[in-house]
Amino acid sequence: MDTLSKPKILTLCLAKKDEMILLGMKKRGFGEGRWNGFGGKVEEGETIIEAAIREMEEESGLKAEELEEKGIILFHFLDTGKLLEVHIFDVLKYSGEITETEEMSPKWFNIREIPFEKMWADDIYWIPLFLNGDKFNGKFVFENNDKLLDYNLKTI
Ligand code: 8OG
Repeated sequence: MDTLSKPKILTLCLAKKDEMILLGMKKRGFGEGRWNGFGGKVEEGETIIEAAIREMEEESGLKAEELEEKGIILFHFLDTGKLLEVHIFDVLKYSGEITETEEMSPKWFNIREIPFEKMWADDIYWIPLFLNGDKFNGKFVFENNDKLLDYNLKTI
């Protein structure tokens, strides 16, 4: 019998501007203390795109006007058995002003100065594909939140 649980579906939005990428410092909860894009769980009755737009606005203050899905990554955490299916979007157009929220503190980074040492361990593998405009799929296996054990990643 397959004992893997059904994956939770999450979103992750990244916005670029010139040579910059917008990241937010997660101030609480899962991923606290790490820079990341903006996103979270898809709620019941919501499409993945609707969730991506809602989470982006809740966490950054920006309203995504045009999104393109770039990748899907499955994360498997061996310590808890947790499976996350994260849908990654490029925010091509947005409106509004960047706002610090209770959850995230947003900041633009030059793409040559992305703080990978303060991000999830997988990001250094797939963010270059994202910045290159590639579409990709992958799976990353973590022992716990900090230790990446194995991965596969391909452009599609
Ligand atoms: O709602 P919550 O803040 O828990 O959502 C977690 C966010 O973190 C969601 O946008 C998906 C994203 N996320 C993971 N794992 C990883 C990861 O390994 N790398 C990156 N960059 N983001 C991740 O859940």
